Parts: sequence; C-alpha cells; structure tokens
Amino acid sequence: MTLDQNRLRIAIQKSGRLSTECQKLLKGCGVKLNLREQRLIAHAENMPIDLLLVRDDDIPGLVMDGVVDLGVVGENVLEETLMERQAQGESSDYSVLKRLDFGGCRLSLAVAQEFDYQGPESLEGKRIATSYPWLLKRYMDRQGVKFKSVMLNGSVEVAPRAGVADAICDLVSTGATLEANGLVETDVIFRSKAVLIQSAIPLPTAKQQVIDRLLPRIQGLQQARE
Ligand code: PRT
Ligand code: ZN
Repeated sequence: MTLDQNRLRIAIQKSGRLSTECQKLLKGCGVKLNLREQRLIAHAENMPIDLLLVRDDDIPGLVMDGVVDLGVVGENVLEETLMERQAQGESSDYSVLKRLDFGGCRLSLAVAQEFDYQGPESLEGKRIATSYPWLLKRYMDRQGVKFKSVMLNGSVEVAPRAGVADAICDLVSTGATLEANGLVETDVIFRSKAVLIQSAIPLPTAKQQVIDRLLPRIQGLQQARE
C-alpha cells in the first residue's frame, strides 16, 4: 500500500494524547476512515485523503520535508523541531492553518519541594533533565543562566529523585505528575496546543480544494465546542 500523489496526505499521531482528538476532528469533517491497528497508512473512503499514522515527533519533519501535505502536532514538538532543524541547516518552512482546541499543555521548569528556588538564577550550573533541549536553552539564554542539559526521552519527572538532575523541564497539564513526584512548578517556559500545519510546497489545485473544504468544517466544529 503506497501514498497516491493525487490524494491529500495528512500525518497524525498514531497513538497518544492527540490521536483520539485528531480522529474525532476528521470524522467531524465528514472524512470516513477505515483505521486498522498497526497500519501506517489509512485511506479515507469518501474523500481523496490518505492518513499517515506516526510518532508525533516525526510529524513536523514530514511536513517540512514535503513528504505529507498537512500534519497535526503539538506546538511544543513543532517549535522544538523547528529550532533543531534551523540549527542543522535543514528545511524548516511550513504554515499554521489552524490552532486547534485540544492538546493544551505547558512546558515548565520544576524543582524538588526542598529546593530553595529564588528564580531561574538558582539553576546556574545545575543539571536540568528534559526532552526539549532547544526550548529550554532558548529560555535559559534569555534569562542569562548557564546550565547543563540532561536529555531524557521519558521518565523526566523521576530524574531529580534518581539523582541524575537537579531540576526538570517537562510538559504539564493538571500538575498531578509533578505533585506525585514531589516536584514544584516554577517557570512556565512555553504554552502549547495542537496545530494543523501545511507544507510550504505549493499544492496542485485538486489538493488545495480538499483543504479549502476541510478548513471551514474544522472552524465550524471548533465554534460548536466553544
Ligand atoms: O509515541 P509518541 O512519540 O507519538 O507520543 P509521546 O509519548 O511523545 O506523546 P504524548 O502522546 O504523550 O503527547 C503528545 C502531545 O500531547 C504532546 O507533545 C503535547 O503537545 C500534548 N500534551 C498535552 C501532553 C500533555 N498534555 C501531558 N500532560 N503531552 C504529555 N503530557 C505528559 C507529561 O509529559 C507528563 O508526563 O503528561 C504528564 C503530565 O501530565 P499531568 O496532567 O500530570 O500534569
Ligand atoms: Zn513523541
């Protein structure tokens, strides 16, 4: 099964916090999907749309490389990837078609309850565990604070207790995870929601027409939920 060049290609998260909402959004737009487990590609039955089901981290790159036409991803992952790709001189063009009303969270600094936190300067020379080294560095550079980044792709919240970091920079929504790990949120460094993004590569008219049909429907769905 391959991707048809004439069909609009949309990358969404395969399984995770954004996948249910993404599928609901497409359904709400009238896109009939036949989603089977373990499939990378799903074809819409009633519209010229193919879905690519991938890790969320891969979505910005797929859009920026023009492998897919559209993608839905958290602004946190989008911005992190953007900074990384710019630093590496890779293509990093895209446009945001719509900020969506799900996937809301914030990227925050947090320290152990017993840490005497007086502001970002308290982290001078300290080790900070994160999955978002670029977003963290940008914030700390702006604060003029030097630190050591400890890159972790999971279990960031246990790093201070495990003795591998002095603080963390992680996503927070309810704050329950921080609390359960004896951590206190100190600085919000980035606020995020899911966004629908489009590749910068110009599309053939037929594909653009599909997007022009989808967008007002998404707009309508969001208004109905407000
Ligand atoms: O497998 P894949 O790589 O696709 O998924 P993933 O595990 O990397 O991502 P996933 O599914 O956890 O999150 C996808 C996106 O959802 C994130 O990039 C954010 O844009 C958004 N999002 C919204 C969140 C949260 N809320 C969130 N709370 N992503 C992660 N969390 C985690 C956080 O990392 C921490 O472990 O939830 C925990 C904190 O939650 P609270 O409610 O206890 O504060
Ligand atoms: Zn991920």
